[in-house]
Amino acid sequence: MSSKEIMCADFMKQMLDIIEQSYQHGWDERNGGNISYLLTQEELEPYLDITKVVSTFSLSICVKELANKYFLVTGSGKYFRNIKGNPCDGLGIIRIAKNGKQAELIWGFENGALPTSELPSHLLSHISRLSVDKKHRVILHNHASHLLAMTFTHELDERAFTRTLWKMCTECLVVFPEGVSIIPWLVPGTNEIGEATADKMKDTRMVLWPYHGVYVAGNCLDEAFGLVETAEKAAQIYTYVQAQGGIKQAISDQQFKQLAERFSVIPRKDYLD
Ligand code: 2HA
Ligand code: ZN
Repeated sequence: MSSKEIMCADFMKQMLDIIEQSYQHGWDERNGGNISYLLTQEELEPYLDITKVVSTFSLSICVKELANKYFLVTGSGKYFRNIKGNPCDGLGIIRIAKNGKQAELIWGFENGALPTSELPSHLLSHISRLSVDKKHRVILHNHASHLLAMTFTHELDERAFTRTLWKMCTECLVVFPEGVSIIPWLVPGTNEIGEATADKMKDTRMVLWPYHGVYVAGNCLDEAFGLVETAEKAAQIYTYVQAQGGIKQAISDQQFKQLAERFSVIPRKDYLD
């Protein structure tokens, strides 16, 4: 089947929409940001001959847990701004080989690109999230501006950072009751940053990379994107609050407890006083 038809697939429309939205928010300058979306064989078969392998490439990590799984991924060096106009160039669909050490390209990357340089972080994070949530499908990374800025000005303590974000919008505690994790500054695109991120992904769906950006997970693209939107909005409000002279009053821990009860969420243990 031609690549024209695959453009009608819901997963492709959703991916292109989220890429466009992320770019419009200013979170994906140049080639910043990357997304991987776990797809099933059943979703792909109406559009692709999955027995046709375009090329095979080695992975820098062994991800046997993901053998035979398919991912729609953004390409290394591709500009989010350009992907909608040329999806066959900027996006690819890969299948993880049985040995977990290679991946097969079955669609896309028409000008010879490889998947995002952050593939180790994505694949290891998928393994972490799938181990706690079978419905998990999306890993999304971008350079959300206010969150990134906060990593310079706010202490990088996970509990303190989480509490500040929770305080900035009433909805935050409901959207990410487990809080936000923070890793040390590490070189992007390495297995080391992938392992550190994936380790945090066992407990939280959102991980901050200081002075760089944010990594989030979700059951679908909307959920992952919504998580960034919510945390980024809180970080934006924090920026305004600081510019207006700092916090004079805020939601109390007792009120957070009422909120958690009303919305049936369990805030991260020991994050409330
Ligand atoms: O180049 O955002 O982290 C894409 C990135 C690397
Ligand atoms: Zn980045």
